[in-house]
Amino acid sequence: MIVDWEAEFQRTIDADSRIEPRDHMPESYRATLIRQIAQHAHSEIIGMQPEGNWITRAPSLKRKAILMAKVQDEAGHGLYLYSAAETLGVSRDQLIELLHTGRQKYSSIFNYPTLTWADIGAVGWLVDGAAICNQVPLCRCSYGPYARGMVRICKEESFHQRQGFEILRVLSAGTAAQHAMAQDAVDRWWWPAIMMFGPTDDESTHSQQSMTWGIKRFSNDELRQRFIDMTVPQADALDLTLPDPALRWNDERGHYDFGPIDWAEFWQVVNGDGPCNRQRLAQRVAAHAEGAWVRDAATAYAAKRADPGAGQAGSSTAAA
Ligand code: BYC
Repeated sequence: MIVDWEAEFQRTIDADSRIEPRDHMPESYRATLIRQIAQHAHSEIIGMQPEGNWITRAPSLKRKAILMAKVQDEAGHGLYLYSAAETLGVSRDQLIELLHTGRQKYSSIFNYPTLTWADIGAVGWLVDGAAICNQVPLCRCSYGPYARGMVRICKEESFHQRQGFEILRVLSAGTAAQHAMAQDAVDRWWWPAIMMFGPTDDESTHSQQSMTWGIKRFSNDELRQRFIDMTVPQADALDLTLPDPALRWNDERGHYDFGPIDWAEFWQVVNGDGPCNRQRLAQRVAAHAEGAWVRDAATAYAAKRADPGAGQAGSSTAAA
């Protein structure tokens, strides 16, 4: 029997079921997923840098242990996501190469510096908070391996968000200098966090197609609004001010209104000219080169286990 795989693909999407790696899928669906999942994976591992920067300077042993666990979680998220991308027929090596040569993107947010300990709180509260808003709907993404990976990632992100909130809560209720440090971090991270959701819907190249395929469930603007609505009361609870004088509840819309976003800054950062773009990429490339011996050793060990007899003659000659 000849199966019309295009119709079968569409039936699966329409029934809100999952597409699995061995199912037929349009090439453009595969390419869109590879692009998005790879960008997401790259963001996780580049995202380790601004926080990793503070592991040695965390203010107590407990804070250090928590931050180390969080940064390790991000590495794990990268691993799940590269594995999900591999089910689409690309290798992790290929994707890493695309990142290192600037041909694939990672999230704009990780090109901003973490200047004080309060930034670790602001990153957890705002950046992980934005990540949760964006990623919870991805647990229902039409591509099975991505959706399943996201379930675990979101559980961990939710813990990350709370630890950030808690850091800021302690600082905000501390001395005047600590409160000022928390406020300064929020002032610097608010707008970049809002930009994480991507361009406005009318400027978004991929949203419409990705929503038709059930990859994205909500548009960039819908998720941005959801994040703002969720975060304003949390800022009140923290006794911190969000740096947007236009932020106010709109009864008619049932949402908070907010001020204009600096899209020139967003595109400058996306196109490689943010405060830390060069530093982040250089550090990633250097870390990869420095880790080459680990990959070589793991490859040699795997080859030895696959063929335990190989190399025995050489070693016995050497021993004699
Ligand atoms: N930064 O058509 P659009 C995390 C690009 S990980 C850079 O709306 P799409 C975390 C976009 O790629 C955070 N580039 O795209 C980790 C496209 O360019 P190309 C990452 C951006 O894909 C560690 C162009 O702009 N999260 O949270 O439909 C610690 C037009 O955009 C950005 C994910 O990756 C940006 N912010 O929607 C803590 C989640 N925004 O590719 C936290 C999965 C847009 O045509 N990804 N661009 O050259 C997504 O949900 C979607 O890819 C996006 C963008 C909403 C980000």
